[in-house]
Amino acid sequence: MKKNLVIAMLMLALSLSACASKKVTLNVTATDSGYDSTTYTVPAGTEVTVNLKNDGVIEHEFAILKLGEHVTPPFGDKDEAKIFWELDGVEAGTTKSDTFTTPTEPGEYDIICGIPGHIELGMVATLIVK
Ligand SMILES: [Cu+2]
Repeated sequence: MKKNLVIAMLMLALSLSACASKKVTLNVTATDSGYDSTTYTVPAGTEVTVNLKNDGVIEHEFAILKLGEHVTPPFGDKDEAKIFWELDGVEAGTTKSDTFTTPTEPGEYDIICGIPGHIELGMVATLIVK
């Protein structure tokens, strides 16, 4: 019994250290009509640095919604609480970076640009967490 406990603790320690070392970079390019991919895949429970390059002529965002949430355009105040994480204020012709930790729950999360009118332009994608 005691030996099993020691083994269990060792396995826990190993899995914790494996988690802590995971880091992923996600390069995304936005234009005024959408993102450069319709899906982006990242591992669950992982630190992800998003580099959002704005190749458009207007400001854009990269907002990830909570699992199961969707936005019916136009995006408005009613939708702010649906956001899990966002990188906003990315001016035209610039690249902005920020880091977040992906959800531990695998699934498909909606990505949108929350600037009014931009979902309608096609600024939607899916974050696949697995
Ligand atoms: Cu946009």
